[in-house]
Amino acid sequence: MIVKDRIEILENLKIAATARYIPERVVSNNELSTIMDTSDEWIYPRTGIHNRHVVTDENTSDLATHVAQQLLEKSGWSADELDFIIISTMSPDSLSPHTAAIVQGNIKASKAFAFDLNAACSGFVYGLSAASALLSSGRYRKGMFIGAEVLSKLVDWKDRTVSVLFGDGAGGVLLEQTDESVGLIAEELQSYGEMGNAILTGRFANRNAFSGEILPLDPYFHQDGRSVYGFATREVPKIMNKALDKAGLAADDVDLYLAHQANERIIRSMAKNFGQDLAKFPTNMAEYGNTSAGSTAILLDELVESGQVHPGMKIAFVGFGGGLAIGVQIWQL
Ligand code: 4VN
Repeated sequence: MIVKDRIEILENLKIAATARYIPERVVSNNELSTIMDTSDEWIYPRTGIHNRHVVTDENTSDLATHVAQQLLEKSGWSADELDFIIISTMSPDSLSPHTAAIVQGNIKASKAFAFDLNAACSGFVYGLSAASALLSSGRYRKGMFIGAEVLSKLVDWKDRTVSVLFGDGAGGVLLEQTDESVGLIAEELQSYGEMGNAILTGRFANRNAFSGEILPLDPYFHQDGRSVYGFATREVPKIMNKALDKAGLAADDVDLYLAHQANERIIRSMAKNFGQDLAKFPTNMAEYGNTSAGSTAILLDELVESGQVHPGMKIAFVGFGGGLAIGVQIWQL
């Protein structure tokens, strides 16, 4: 029998800082019940959500810029040490300029290239994947990765099945190459494009000078809640198991599972599926709702701040949602 006495690091990387920024304005379930036919009694037991924060005069790049500034302050890095800035978002200020470019200009990261990445609710894990691959290529040393969303602009506030679920917010990390035995242990990413219509957001009208009848512009978020819920509970454990296998770890070996904050019942079902204590699956959707690419980054920073995430831990980041897509990364911090 081969006994594994130490884990192998796939990519030696250090998380040099974490940060988050949440807009001030809180909208409670009770306040929502004054503008639509809903209630805390309906929303909370089904989702685990009490509040969400929404912007009043800020956009996605503003939330991300706050995160970027805090990341630099916390790390002591200067902006021109950054080789790249990646922002995961499905709610950019505009398609061009892309949100990461706006942030790069705002913080004057004069040597950095910047691009946006859209993988919806899996945006945090897919963004971490892109950032860690760029760093481990050896071509770049220091990168900033932020998940930022203003989903309140994509929500139809007359649609009570969707508007109650989402919120605005951003979180991010600084990543750098290191010689230490820390970093990414294993990754498993999987897309399910054939199920993509279960989450539809931001459809352009494909009108040109030669087009006939076309579907009209539809910015709003639509989801087939039951099929997305079923997809997540059925498929996420399969991808998680593949990632654990690649890492050579059992579910018990992972200290914390930081999962996309879409619905508390999904998180409970995952914990049960892996025979894990619910305490290993922290949540914050009660306060922020679902912030898509922002959710896991916000949670990570909160746990770092409260001392619940620290060096030496093994953490699994779990993303799932629009695409449809799933991603798992397991890290040795
Ligand atoms: C991932 C998921 C969800 C999602 C799906 C369904 C759902 C969230 C359906 C049943 C409903 C309560 C809410 Cl798993 C959404 C995204 C998109 O970010 C990603 N909530 N629910 C009920 O009637 O109980």
